[in-house]
Amino acid sequence: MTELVDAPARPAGRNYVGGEWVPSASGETYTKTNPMRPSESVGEFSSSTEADADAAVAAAERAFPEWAALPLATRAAYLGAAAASLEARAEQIARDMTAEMGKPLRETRMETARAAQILRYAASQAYYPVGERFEQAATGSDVSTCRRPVGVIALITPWNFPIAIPVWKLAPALIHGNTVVLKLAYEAPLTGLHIAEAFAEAELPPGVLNVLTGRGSTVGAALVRDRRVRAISFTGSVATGHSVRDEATKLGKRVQLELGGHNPLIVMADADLDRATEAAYAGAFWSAGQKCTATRRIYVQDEVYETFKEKLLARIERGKVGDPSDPEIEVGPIVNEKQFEEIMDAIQRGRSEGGQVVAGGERADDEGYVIAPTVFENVRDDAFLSCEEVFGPVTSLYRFATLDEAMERANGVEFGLSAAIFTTGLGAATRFQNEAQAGLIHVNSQTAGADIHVPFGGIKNSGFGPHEQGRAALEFYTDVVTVYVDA
Ligand code: UN1
Repeated sequence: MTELVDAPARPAGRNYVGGEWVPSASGETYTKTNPMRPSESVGEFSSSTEADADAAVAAAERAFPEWAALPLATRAAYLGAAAASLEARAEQIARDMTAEMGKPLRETRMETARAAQILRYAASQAYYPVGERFEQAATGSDVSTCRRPVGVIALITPWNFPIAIPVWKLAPALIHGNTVVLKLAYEAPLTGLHIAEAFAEAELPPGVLNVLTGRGSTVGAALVRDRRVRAISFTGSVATGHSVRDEATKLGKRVQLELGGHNPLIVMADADLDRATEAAYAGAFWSAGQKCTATRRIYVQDEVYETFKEKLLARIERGKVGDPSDPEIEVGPIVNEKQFEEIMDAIQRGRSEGGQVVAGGERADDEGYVIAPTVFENVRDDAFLSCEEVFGPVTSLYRFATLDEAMERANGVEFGLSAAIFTTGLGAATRFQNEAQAGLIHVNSQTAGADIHVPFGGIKNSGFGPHEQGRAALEFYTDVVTVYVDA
């Protein structure tokens, strides 16, 4: 298990179920294309059905008792071996990710490295306390807590972080003794199947991790309905997330949702404007703004508004937009034509509601779905762009006078995922930490990005249920049991 063996070659169009590469019961496949070169195929993948979901859940259920009974440290060794296997194929994974969903290579390399680190962090949990010991009030005898796995868990994952998000869900699920059915995003099957290959190479016992490709409306829905699935972790859109929650909670399941964001960045007059500019650029435009943590609203204090705007526009001028497989490129394509059209429509709507485009606003490649980094100003606080998540490289500048005003406007949306302030003032920084309505708060750093060993998640409409990552992951992936022992 610790020694790397050759990966079983993954036949095209297969799922990974019960330790085998199996075709979909439907026999049908779909073609995934490259968003930078839409005429180019990245591969054929299973159009999985309810029957495939059923088989995967059955395999996970069969594998559960033995997996749950293994010592934590033994489970950890499999995760460590899978991390090594991901690292060994990291460059290939990064390139495949870029080809299938368009995230620039410089970011897909970082994301792949992060996935391996997440597995190693989860493995380290084997050496943390497994419960707490108390004395019973009446007798002084032992009463203690321990944590147990929940059972079969379904993970429904998005295309925008095709390796980090599946891994940050499955790593804590597995280390704590659960078995998993992972539904990969329709737009990012190739990256996710590398995860299955890494675990196959690590010789994970069959059925502990099962990986399916296909439509959420078919496979995801079947997993949500299946009574053997005890818990569901979902990252994606608000509308789908809410229907997953409603359906699953009716069946008495545990649910965790990571949804959208509409993340503000406040730039105070005393801020280091160069750093704030870099953070605004990266937060709004890296991954072409296709992150739920991306910077959607930038509030700039009156005194520095014009200077900051000039700096941001100059940074956009210097920015490198285009083919994401070029390691210099910072902003690549939108994931598919439908999303591209939605963003272009939102830009049009922003204009028709009175906003002015001061940068971008148009297509930036004849073939690829690239949109030039787009900045609006004079957008009203109740306009579409100020309230609804547009999942692309679009951000708006707003002018403010006082911190009171900035806080109120920054908090004035339904979402609460991430929020950032740039300031050198302790007072403003402290107030922001206390009052920003977000699950992730950044003082002098960009809204996107997440350390692997601390909780990640939103408040308000950005999430539901316990947060992910760090020790917070225990809350979702285990049950607490309290044990009274009298001699
Ligand atoms: C990050 O900002 O690096 O889907 C992570 C998303 C978030 C993850 C963001 N759930 O964009």
